[in-house]
Amino acid sequence: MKIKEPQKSAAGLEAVFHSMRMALKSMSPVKIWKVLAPLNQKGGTDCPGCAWPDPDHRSNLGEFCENGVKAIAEEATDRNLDASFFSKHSITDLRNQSDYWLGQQGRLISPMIIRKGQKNYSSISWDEAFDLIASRLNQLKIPDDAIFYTSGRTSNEAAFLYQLFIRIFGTNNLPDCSNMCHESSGVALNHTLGIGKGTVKLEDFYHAELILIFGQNPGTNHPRMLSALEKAKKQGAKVVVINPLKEAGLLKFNNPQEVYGILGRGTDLADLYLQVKINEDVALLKILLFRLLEEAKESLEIIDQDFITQKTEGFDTFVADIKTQDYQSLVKRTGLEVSQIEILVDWLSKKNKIIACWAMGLTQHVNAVDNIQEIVNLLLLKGSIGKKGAGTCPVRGHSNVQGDRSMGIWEKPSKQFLDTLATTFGFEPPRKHGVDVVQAINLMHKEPGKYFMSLGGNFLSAAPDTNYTAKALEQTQMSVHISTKLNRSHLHHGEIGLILPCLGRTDVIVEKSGPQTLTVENSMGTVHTTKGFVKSHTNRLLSEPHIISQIASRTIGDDIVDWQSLIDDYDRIRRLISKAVVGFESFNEKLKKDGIFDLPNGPRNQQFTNDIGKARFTINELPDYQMDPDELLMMTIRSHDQFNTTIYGLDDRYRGVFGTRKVVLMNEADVEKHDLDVDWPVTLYNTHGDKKREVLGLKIVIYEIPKGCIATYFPECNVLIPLESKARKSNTPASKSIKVRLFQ
Ligand SMILES: Nc1nc2c(c(=O)[nH]1)N[C@H]1C(S)=C(S)[C@@H](COP(=O)(O)OP(=O)(O)OC[C@H]3O[C@@H](n4cnc5c(=O)[nH]c(N)nc54)[C@H](O)[C@@H]3O)O[C@H]1N2
Ligand SMILES: Nc1nc2c(c(=O)[nH]1)N[C@H]1C(S)=C(S)[C@@H](COP(=O)(O)OP(=O)(O)OC[C@H]3O[C@@H](n4cnc5c(=O)[nH]c(N)nc54)[C@H](O)[C@@H]3O)O[C@H]1N2
Ligand SMILES: [Mo]
Repeated sequence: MKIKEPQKSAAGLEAVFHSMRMALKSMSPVKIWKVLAPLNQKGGTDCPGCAWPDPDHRSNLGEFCENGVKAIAEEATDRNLDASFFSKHSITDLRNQSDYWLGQQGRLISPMIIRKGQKNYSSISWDEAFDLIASRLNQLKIPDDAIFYTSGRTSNEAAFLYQLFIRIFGTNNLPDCSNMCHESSGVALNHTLGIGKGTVKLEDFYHAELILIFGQNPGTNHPRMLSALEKAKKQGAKVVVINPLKEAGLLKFNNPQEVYGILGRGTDLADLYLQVKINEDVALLKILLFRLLEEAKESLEIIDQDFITQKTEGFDTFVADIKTQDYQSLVKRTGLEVSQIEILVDWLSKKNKIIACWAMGLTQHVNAVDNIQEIVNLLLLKGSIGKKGAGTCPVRGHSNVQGDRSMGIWEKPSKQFLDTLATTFGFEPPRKHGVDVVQAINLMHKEPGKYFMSLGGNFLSAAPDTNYTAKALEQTQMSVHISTKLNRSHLHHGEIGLILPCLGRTDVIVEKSGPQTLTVENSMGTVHTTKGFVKSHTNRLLSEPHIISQIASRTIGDDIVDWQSLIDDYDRIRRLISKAVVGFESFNEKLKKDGIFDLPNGPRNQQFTNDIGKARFTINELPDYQMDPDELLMMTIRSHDQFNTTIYGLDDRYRGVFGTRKVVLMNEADVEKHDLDVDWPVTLYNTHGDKKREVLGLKIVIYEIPKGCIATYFPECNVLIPLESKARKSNTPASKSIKVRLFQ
């Protein structure tokens, strides 16, 4: 374990070195070339890392980042987990291993089963596994006794078939990783603008005058965004970061594809860095709105009067609310200096092409929906929506999480979506809303005997309240995971536990009609193809669409959908999607032309598609905490060496943390206030309801973070997140603002 000074720049040659070192640990140089050459190229493999869009012109030097290489190395590893691994390691044995160790063991290559009372998983044939699933599903009292989770790596084709099967089976119980991620963005944007997605395209970054980045760490989580920011800056844009932590990737970017970048003479990114206190973004935004309205009294052109009159609703009540705000107490809440805030007020007054980007720093709080609605208020005031160089940019996480929603992976499908399924396929879909992630955990906990299935992901480690969630999963009658890698969710199984290993993004898929292509949708609503180039070590692995079709065929039969024919040729799946999903008409034809197309997006053209047909100003609440003097507000964040619950390594290079993940980043003043010794481990705990939750043995790292705030890593500290701590309106776990206490 080593703690060093945090870095002040990101990427560069060091990133190239680290990525190659990681790749070489997993595979041969020839294979590395084979998987990396087509990565993010036209007609190639979509990186399973994040959902950041590809530029029109792709670099010949490689269109990927350090963390993309890590994601690829993790999936395309030469190591395999066969049945002998599971006979050697019992469940108890495996539970004692770290997430890092579990991931390092290799790819799952054989369907596995375990029954309550047994100590080890053992292999099972695909046929037996499919029949067992079908018979259990058909024995359920009601279809709502089954819960079907989805993670955002799943292709459009797999997602569409999955939800179609589940709805014909009879339930909308389709929780997904979005529920823990950008759900708050979806709720806020649907309500205010009429589409749960962002409005900007990559090109807009190059026309923007001001780019605001709230609660996001792109240097680690969306590294290719740094190239876009660099280009935007060269075109004259100013970048403002609003984040409690000074993230290296937002300070300076050493572009590894440019000589000056390699030499470390990179581009400074943030022109202004506002280290706001955790969850005080609404306070900051209210100050900005208050000040802009004040300034507009003197010079009317500061706000976009025409846009406000023609395109929006609720302006007068919004203004009345902002006028009642107390400037001084808002400033105090943010922990920022007036002089810093006024710089931003000045830039906002003078500029009209504004892009607001955000990620988990805004969406995972009790008032997360308010955070995003307040950003929309700011953009509406400036008329900064639906024009070149301006708009909303919720930066998505998983590479196809946005596509999964377009395909109908949602527990609250719209009436229009269900009506179209009904007419296209001739069945009556269930109309009652299903359960989201938090509701699913409660349901499995309170009513033992449910069926739980997950298409990708690691439900247990991703969800809050780890111990409570583990018990919920253990009480199911059957837990089924379609996965590429072993993870903690597999180790807390139901009465029967099944692991179904599948082909991943980098793998070649061959069916009767030949090699198959899949599709995904990026963070900016562009759909494109993806295909793998590595031949799997074993012919036992099946693709996700194949597995789903087999389960569907055996559970509900082939009367409504001819599942076998879909397996044979994935163009047929896309033909069904064309008929059932708006924007995907002539899907195959569009792909044949360019392999890429944009989905319709009303607000991008100032066509607001919500219930009132106008953009909506909203009134939002300030978070209302009652913090005791000995309490701290904790955010759980990602290190540089992880992809969600997949741990690539134990370093967080940019933050100067090496060889451990059990750390708590703290302000020096808090260390003194709580009389802590940095050489001793600390325990974090909280009591919510009648339950005490704790994490032991954390190393204190003195860090530049606002007083009263601390940061720990996800998923290790998910134990501390009470299931009840969730966002109003979106039900997203509040994993970025959890009250904790500590002792030594
Ligand atoms: N390499 C890699 N790439 C990834 C992922 C990964 O784990 N690894 N995960 C993918 C997924 S699914 C997602 S959703 C995204 C996540 O991408 P991010 O949202 O960038 O991920 P987090 O680490 O959760 O970072 C949250 C950021 O918000 C800041 N923050 C926390 N609380 C607040 C607050 O109250 N206000 C403000 N203004 N800021 C705050 C934190 O300091 C941190 O910089 O990345 C995707 N890409
Ligand atoms: N405390 C805290 N909790 C959080 C967050 C946080 O910031 N803080 N972030 C939340 C967010 S933003 C998200 S998106 C969720 C993530 O939640 P999930 O999406 O459920 O979790 P992942 O870690 O991405 O899933 C990893 C697993 O997916 C499987 N997998 C990988 N590739 C494939 C594939 O191609 N096909 C299939 N079938 N399986 C595959 C592997 O078995 C791997 O173990 O976690 C959430 N939880
Ligand atoms: Mo996410």
